[in-house]
Amino acid sequence: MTDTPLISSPEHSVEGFVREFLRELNFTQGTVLERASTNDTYLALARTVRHYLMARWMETTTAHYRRQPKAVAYLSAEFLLGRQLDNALLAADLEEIAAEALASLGLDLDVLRQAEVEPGLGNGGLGRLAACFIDSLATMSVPAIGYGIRYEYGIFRQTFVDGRQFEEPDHWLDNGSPWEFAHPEHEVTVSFGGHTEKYTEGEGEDAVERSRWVPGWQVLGVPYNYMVPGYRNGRVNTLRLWSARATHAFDLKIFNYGDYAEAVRAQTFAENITKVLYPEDSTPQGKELRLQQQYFFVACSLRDFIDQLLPEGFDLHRLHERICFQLNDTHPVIAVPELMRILVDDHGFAWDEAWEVTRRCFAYTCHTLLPEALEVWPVELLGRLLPRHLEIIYRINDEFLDEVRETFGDDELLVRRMSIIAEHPFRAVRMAHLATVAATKVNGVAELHSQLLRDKVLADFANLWPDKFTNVTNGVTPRRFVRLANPGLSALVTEAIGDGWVTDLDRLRELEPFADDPEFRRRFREVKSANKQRLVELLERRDGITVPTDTMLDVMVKRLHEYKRQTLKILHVISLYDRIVSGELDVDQVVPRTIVFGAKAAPGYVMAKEIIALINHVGTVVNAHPVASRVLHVAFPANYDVTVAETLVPAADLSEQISLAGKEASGTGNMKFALNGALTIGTDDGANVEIRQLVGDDHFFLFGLTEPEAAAIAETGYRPSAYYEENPTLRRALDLVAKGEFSGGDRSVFEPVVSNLLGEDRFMVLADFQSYLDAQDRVEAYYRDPEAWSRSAVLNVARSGFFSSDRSMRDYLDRIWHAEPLGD
Ligand code: GL9
Repeated sequence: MTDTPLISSPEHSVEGFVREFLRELNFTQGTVLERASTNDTYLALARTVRHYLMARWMETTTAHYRRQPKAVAYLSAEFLLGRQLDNALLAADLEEIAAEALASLGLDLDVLRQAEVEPGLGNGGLGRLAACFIDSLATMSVPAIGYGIRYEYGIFRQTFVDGRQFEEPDHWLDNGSPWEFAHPEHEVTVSFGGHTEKYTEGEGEDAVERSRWVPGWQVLGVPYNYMVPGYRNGRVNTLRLWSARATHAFDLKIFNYGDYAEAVRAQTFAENITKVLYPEDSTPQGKELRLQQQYFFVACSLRDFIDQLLPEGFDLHRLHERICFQLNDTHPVIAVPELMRILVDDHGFAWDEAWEVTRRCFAYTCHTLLPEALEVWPVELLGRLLPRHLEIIYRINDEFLDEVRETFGDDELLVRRMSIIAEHPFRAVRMAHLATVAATKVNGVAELHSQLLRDKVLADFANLWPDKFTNVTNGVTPRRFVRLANPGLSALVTEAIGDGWVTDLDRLRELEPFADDPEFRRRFREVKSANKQRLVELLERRDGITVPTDTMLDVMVKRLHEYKRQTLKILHVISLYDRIVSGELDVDQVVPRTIVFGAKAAPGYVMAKEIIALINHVGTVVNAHPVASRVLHVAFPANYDVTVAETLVPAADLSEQISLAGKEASGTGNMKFALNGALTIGTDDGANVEIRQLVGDDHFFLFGLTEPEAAAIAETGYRPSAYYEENPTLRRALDLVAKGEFSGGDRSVFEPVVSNLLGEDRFMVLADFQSYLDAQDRVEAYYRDPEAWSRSAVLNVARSGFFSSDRSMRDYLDRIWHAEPLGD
């Protein structure tokens, strides 16, 4: 790399900002202020902010290349970034300058903020976690790169028709995408299909049998770079997302035959690979295109790292000294055989040599406990799409099973359980097993989850390699989810303890004494109530939903999944409604509450969609009831996303984290709520366990079965109808649904939901119902005492600093990656 001087950043002042902004508007956007649309001004603003970060980005990139420190490559099929503008303004310390500069031109920063369409390149927690992690890595000056997929369509836009979910395509790129930089000159060729053939290399004694891949077709991967700015530390890391294109050779050949339509078809075929994000959450469908996506981005990323980020002539025997590829769930695990293929086939490594290196380059994070969420790929499909990789996987498995037999003797049952290849119900590659075999470390995402991985899901592996398993509890970035999302609380906290907490969240501890200060609590309540006002305005503007302003705000936002138990929450609402309407509860004695749901269901997940309909229908009836609506209001804004979360989370009083114990790996919404001073009602599940330990039992509403209790019940045979028969409150609530109270008298509408609960109830909603209601009674009683409640809320904030993703990153660095921040 040469020493070309970098262009300097624009002047850090209002005048400097105005100049840069107008230049962008005129010269890049090609318009003048008087005629510019909101989108024009937004794009010019985004590019202006970009310019302030540009020099730091180039410097960071150059420093990484020159110094070649050990780096982290976070391989993730999802990065749920959220809007970029505010985060970039914050990182570059431009918030006030930009607001003032725009105001001087008669523009409103707030209006321009709304013009940004968030990139919804993820489904939920797993994708948002990846986004938090790269934010933390940049803020901590760690040499790191995120690798993923630039989906042309992100997570679908949800609408409700008659209370039922409909999905519309998310064309997030339509208005321009000012945060990305395409680099077609760095395109990578990715192969698929074809067959393998054996050949002999060398002669006589030196002859070795080798295999080579003769691919059937190829596509190109074009990298798009995104800035990942650290918080005011002069660093900007890179997120590199790959987009598929048809190969030029392919086009040309067909063009030469004069078949234009065929050439275009080939292009469409290739570009399909990165067309759309699969909206499945925890239930992979095993679709061929999905495997194509996975291999595509992983192959591009490995090639990119080896060819572009390592110096020429780098000795790949030492690859593990330079990189750890972190596998975010099983989605990128095909990277393991891909690296083997690169080393053995492209670089002539002997198998053992290659395996030595490969084994030291990967670490694997598991994000689930649901067995059905662990990806398997039919051998038939994998062999057809990636024949050489299948061979490699078979050989890895052969050698691995030899090791199992050596260690445990000829226990064929054990061998079958542990094999990377499953035989039933069809022959398939278990990606979690492949990942576990190859990784230096395997981690779960909360203490309980990691324990259950060791004891249950991957117990055989933990027996073989106890030291391989570790825990890293998830975290969230305090920049986006406190500092940006909750400016009121941020100002209050900063006034009390200074602003060091933004990058050192443990400092929130210093707030503890303020919990006992009545004046501080009063101001805390003022902030909460202003945040509620903000939410009310958002719901009015965005959804045309009117909700009361001064009630307890009870929030359940997350993907719709039976294990998360939105049904339990709606049964609580139904029961309150029932008891109010029947007069059993005196309406004047009920604490008024607004219950907000936000949830998307996987489009093919029928039961989840029924539950959405049920929630909407219950909401309609409750909100219209003359008596019940005095104290109960249900709101279900459609299309919950990161942007909505940023207004919703700071407004919440009560955070619903009510999954069946042992099913939610961690949860990260739970952390965001606690950090913003909501109290949690929750089960002993995922990171709830750690939240409760940290904030204290008195400031957390615990209910429900524990994981061992639930497991014991499942073992002896769970009979949900027994709970129905024994509990009149539960019976009445369910009977209301069954009788058609929420479906205009039509009993058939929610019959599937009711009969599922009474018949199977896989996630023990009925078993936990009474315990949940009792806990909600405690919530109500406590909420009547605003001083006690706000004291607990402040303590939740003060004691949740552990849940910063900066802390998660420190744990990964120390225990898994063995990498460090790059000093100046
Ligand atoms: C998830 C787990 O279900 C969550 O409990 C966990 O907090 C996150 C991040 O570790 O990962 N695994 C998973 O597949 N999803 C998660 O949220 N699903 C989605 O991202 C939709």
